[in-house]
Amino acid sequence: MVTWINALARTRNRIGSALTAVFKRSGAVDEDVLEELEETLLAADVPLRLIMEWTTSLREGYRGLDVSAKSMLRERLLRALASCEPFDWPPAPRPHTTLIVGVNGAGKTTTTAKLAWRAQAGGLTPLLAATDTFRAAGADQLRIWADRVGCDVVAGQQGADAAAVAFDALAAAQARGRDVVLVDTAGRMHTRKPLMDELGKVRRAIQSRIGREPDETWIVLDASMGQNAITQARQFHQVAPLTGCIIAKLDGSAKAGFVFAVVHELGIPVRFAGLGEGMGDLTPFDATAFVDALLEDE
Ligand SMILES: Nc1nc2c(ncn2[C@@H]2O[C@H](COP(=O)(O)OP(=O)(O)OP(=O)(O)O)[C@@H](O)[C@H]2O)c(=O)[nH]1
Ligand SMILES: [Mg+2]
Repeated sequence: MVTWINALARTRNRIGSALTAVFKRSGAVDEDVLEELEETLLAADVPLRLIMEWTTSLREGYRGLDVSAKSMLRERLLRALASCEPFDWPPAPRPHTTLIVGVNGAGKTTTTAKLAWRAQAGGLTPLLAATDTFRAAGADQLRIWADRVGCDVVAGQQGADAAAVAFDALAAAQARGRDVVLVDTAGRMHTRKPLMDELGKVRRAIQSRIGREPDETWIVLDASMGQNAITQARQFHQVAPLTGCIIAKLDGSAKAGFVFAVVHELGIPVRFAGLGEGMGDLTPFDATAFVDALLEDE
């Protein structure tokens, strides 16, 4: 199992020296060091507005107070992520239904499977819906994962109507009394209107079967995509209102500050983070563990 500390190694390499320079210094936090801190946080994809807020309050608040600059920054970082309560499936409604969306290659299919594994490990019965009918490989990939997890999968033929597959999957889950349905969707560019319209259709098909909106709609974002991912997510939000986000490939990124950008600029919580390729490497997003790993001394 990957730990937060290991998964954030690349980001820590990048911002570690600047943070250490600030925090090892006794006495006042000086201007040069704060500037360096601003630059390094920016390089880690933390939004500029947040950085300015933090360094301003460090500059002012540190004076004459008997608290360390590190604990002050820690508290600011945690506050910025306050909306990120770790997710667990609630006892009702059933089947609890989550729509997984995102651009091509973000990590949707593997993340969907890892979620099923988590649900199963928590004593729930998941069912996977493979609505990526663009490529035959789309459904096959999810079938292979479903075999590994040991759960049901409902898939359509290549070229089938994605919304119809979603509808059938929900019908099967209801008939079989499954607890959790995870709907994987095809990757789509946020700029391609017909594909975005299809997503709207999938959403409406779910709604017509279960009589309510999907319980969650999560966008999977690749941690290394930076500001671009924020723009993409806004477009998805128009078609399928997002209730949260999953940050995949955080282990491969040197820019974990992206997490702050997502929460701050999209206003949605981060629910899970992908810290590796293994089945168990999708972890409920734990803001405290994340911040402490960022600020850990080498
Ligand atoms: N290191 C690492 N790799 C990941 C993580 N999540 C996904 N990947 C890898 O990213 C690649 C793409 O993952 P998929 O799940 O196929 O992505 P997708 O969004 O379903 O792709 P499309 O369906 O083609 O749009 C795979 O090689 C995954 O193993 C993660 O958290 N960490
Ligand atoms: Mg996929």
